[in-house]
Amino acid sequence: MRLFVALDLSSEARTRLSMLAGAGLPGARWVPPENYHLTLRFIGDTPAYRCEEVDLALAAIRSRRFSMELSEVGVFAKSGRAKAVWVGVARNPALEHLAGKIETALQRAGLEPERRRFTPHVTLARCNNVAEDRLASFVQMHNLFRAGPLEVSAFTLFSSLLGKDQAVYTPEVEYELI
Ligand code: 3AM
Repeated sequence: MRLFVALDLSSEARTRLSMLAGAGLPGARWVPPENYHLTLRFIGDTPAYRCEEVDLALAAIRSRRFSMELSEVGVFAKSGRAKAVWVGVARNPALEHLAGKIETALQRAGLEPERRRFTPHVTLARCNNVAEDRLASFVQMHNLFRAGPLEVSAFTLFSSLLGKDQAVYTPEVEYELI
């Protein structure tokens, strides 16, 4: 199974986010609202025997509930080309603390450390060939976007089935925060 750990979003948050999507960016592949999530840790392909270890490691985490605010729109780029458009999160030590606990737990369970820095975001669209000026004006237009506070009372282990068009994400296990 291809796994990742993420925060699921409420239907209100999905609706708010979906209002940003859909127009003005030719070449963008918009993520369907049911697929919106905030990745805490990508795990990747996991053999069956390891899935249980991952589950046990995540289930042992004791971390506090918190709230967060979605804030601003940004772009991930690689070699100068836009790859994804996302909504960020206002600075949030509780969220970083949770991501750190998940990282520690998964490393203890034998996973390789994640080398990439944690940059909390919800991906809105993936880009193939989006014109730079269109992207710049989209970001500028939505830069004051805010949604929240959103209450976070659990995190979720998702499986991901890569499809030809969109991935199918399935919540496998939900872990309550205290
Ligand atoms: O949360 P977002 O949508 O930014 O891009 C994938 C998606 O990110 C990312 O994991 C999330 C759930 O699929 N992802 C896919 N492959 C990855 C990899 N090899 C990856 N993240 C890190 N390393």
